[in-house]
Amino acid sequence: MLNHSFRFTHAITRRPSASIIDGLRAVDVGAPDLALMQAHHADYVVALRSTGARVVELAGLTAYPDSVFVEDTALCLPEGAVVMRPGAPTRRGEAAEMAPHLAALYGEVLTLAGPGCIEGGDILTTETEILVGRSARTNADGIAELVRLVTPWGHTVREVLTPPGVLHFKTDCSVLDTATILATPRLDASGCFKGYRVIHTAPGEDACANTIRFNDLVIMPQGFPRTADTLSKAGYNIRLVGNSECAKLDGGMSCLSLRFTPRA
Ligand code: CIR
Repeated sequence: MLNHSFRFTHAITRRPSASIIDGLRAVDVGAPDLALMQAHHADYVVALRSTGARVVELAGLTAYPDSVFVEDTALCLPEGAVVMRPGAPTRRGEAAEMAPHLAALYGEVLTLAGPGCIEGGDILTTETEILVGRSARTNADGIAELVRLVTPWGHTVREVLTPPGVLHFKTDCSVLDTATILATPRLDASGCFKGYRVIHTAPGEDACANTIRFNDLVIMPQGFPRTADTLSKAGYNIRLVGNSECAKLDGGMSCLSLRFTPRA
């Protein structure tokens, strides 16, 4: 399907719940403010909807503090969805919670059975391949199982490495269009984007590499003016959304949605 890596008819989001203060974080920089996170989340949903997509907003799940970060629960492809098996034990139940919502919209929903694990944040789907970064949350067994599941759909999976100390592969990169990736210089230096046009985040702005191209918009976190300017000058239509509260939990723009076009 043409432009399947950035043109989508649907998205699924989940509202943050009050338990978000218990979400996982690498470094404790203070509790997120629920009201502010809800306001940012609402802006994010408005941005997705403004492109004409149908956006399903699921209710918050108190039992799963990190469940606002729905991206980690599935890989959505035009042919079907694959429900993930998150590496973080406290997040594993989130995937099962997502499965029926995907099943309602998709013809085919597969499940990563394990024992390996993958979190969706480690998966970058480009126009030509699916890059999966091994990380503290995603391992070789999980990637091998994913290969078995999506190869029959005609997809090519390439195993890459999430840099040490970085939560997810996509913490450091995003798809901008069919040939272009936004990446931090540290991730690009690993050589994993050979053959792509790569735009680097500006010095000191690594934290905006997690951005999303969603239809005609590039939705970026607020507060990274030099990278925003570079992307704007390169012709992208930038929409800024506040991310201060999700950032306290190592989350960003991609984590907050599953984006897809189910095959009719
Ligand atoms: C976690 O550590 O799992 C959450 N606090 C953040 C998840 C961010 N998700 C993503 O990058 N896809």
